[in-house]
Amino acid sequence: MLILLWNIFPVAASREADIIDEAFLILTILAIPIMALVVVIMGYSVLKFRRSEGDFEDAEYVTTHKTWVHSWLIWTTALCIAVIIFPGWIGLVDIRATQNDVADVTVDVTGQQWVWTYEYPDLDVSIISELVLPVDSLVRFNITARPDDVLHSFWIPAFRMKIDAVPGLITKMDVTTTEIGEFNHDQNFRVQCAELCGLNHAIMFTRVRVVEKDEFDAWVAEHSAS
Ligand SMILES: [Cu+2]
Repeated sequence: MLILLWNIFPVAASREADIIDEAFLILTILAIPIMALVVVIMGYSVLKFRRSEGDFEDAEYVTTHKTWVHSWLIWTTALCIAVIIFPGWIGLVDIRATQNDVADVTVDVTGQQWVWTYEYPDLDVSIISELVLPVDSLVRFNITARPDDVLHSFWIPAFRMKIDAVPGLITKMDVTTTEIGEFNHDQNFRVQCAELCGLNHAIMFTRVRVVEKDEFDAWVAEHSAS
């Protein structure tokens, strides 16, 4: 069962992806027995208490079964609070744990209809054709949209991370890359706009390539303006 659920996930190529996949798995496993219980009780009630043929009498008047209602309320509330704390709050703190660390690579991202632009301010690289990142590195994305443009959303499925690109605002997203990969072998290595932004929203994407550090340095040397 666990193995089956694990296999539904696309490649997880960042530290953050593991945290998010774990949260997804825990919530799914918790939801299965509850969903099953609700469906079984509903099915039972529909069959057991259905109107018999030729019976046009009103149903018996039923008052609230307080013990059941209270018990259901207490258990579901407790479970909700539990998942808000873990994996919710604890997972969020874990994902944001890097925000005060010094990033290995900083990328300024700008969204506009219907293209993403990437600038590596410390490396003097500006590019739109692809997003290249070194593996095992803390990458900090500073994301915005052109002032006269609409909302976009910067999403990389292989990293499981997504944040809005808002005109006039800079949003930040940290990703620690853990796996080498590229779009040509796995479509999850792509930046995809995830906020409906007009006619070409669906094709507002960029190929992502996560490479060894040497290869990244060579790529920077080739594309640097200085
Ligand atoms: Cu968009």
